[in-house]
Amino acid sequence: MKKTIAQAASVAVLLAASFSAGPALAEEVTLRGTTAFALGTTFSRPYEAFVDWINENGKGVLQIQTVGGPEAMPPFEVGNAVSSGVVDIANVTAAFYTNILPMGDALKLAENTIQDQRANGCYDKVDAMHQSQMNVKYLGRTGDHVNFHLYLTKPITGADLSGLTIRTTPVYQAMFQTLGANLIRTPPGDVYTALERGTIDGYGWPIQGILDLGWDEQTKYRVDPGFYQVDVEILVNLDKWKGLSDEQRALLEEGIAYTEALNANNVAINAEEAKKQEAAGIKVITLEGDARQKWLDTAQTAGWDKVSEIDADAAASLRSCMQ
Ligand code: 173
Repeated sequence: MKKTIAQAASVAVLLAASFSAGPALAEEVTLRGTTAFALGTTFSRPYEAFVDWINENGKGVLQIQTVGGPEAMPPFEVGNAVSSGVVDIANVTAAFYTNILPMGDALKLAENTIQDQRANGCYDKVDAMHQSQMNVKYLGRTGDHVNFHLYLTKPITGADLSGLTIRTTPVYQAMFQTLGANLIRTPPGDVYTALERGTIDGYGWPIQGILDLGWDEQTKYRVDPGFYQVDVEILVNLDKWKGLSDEQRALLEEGIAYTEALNANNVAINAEEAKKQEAAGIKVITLEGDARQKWLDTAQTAGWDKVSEIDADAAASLRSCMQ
């Protein structure tokens, strides 16, 4: 049937209206996010700063809605959730998804910063690993400059953990096992109760966050020196990532650059946290001399041996750009 002149004219008006909206025809996208660390606590905070930055700067382009934290999704399931697209974006440490990406265990072994790793090609290697094995875009990393420690309810006198039952994640597993500990793997949410019930004599955790979680009430000692470096990744489901416009991807990359620059603040935050631990009555056991050497050597050797067993070539390749 022939169109009337009036119909043709209205079509023309509609077309003109849609073209006059300009080239940015993509609609605002909202990514559904989750964090493996409780909202408002230390290792969720950089992610929250990232989300705030995106939501402030991405109006009309892209927004992020955090749909819940560990109360909604068990931390060790977050990797699966972002891999399969149950969520679009996630804040999670690689230790929580070694079931899908075993080589992720290498990220804590980095001795340089994410800015160094972007400059020397390491970021691209780690991103490629995440994309091919896990179906996620490795957007970036927070936690630089923050070491891990052992915290205890009873004292030790050297680098020997035999007879002690220690809560771990894959971060500490190879090291503490080599030093003779019995290990229990739990998500952070189970640590307080395990301490209270005496089912553990201590736990691995970074220098930051103990007071946030209320664990200082159940903690008597921190063992120094610290070892390794915290890695908390922001990951985007790869199908979702590929479906975004250039503008949306550029926004996320600008947001992560902003967030990664905040990693430098960790040096000062570490010092404040150590003071707060002291004020809360946590005593420091400082390993010295041979004990210190054994502690640090075991961390490095056991850590790299573990990832070399998984994939020797990949481990060597990462080691060359993370030191
Ligand atoms: O101890 C942990 O749960 C753990 O592996 C970790 C990793 C990064 C930041 C904080 C904790």
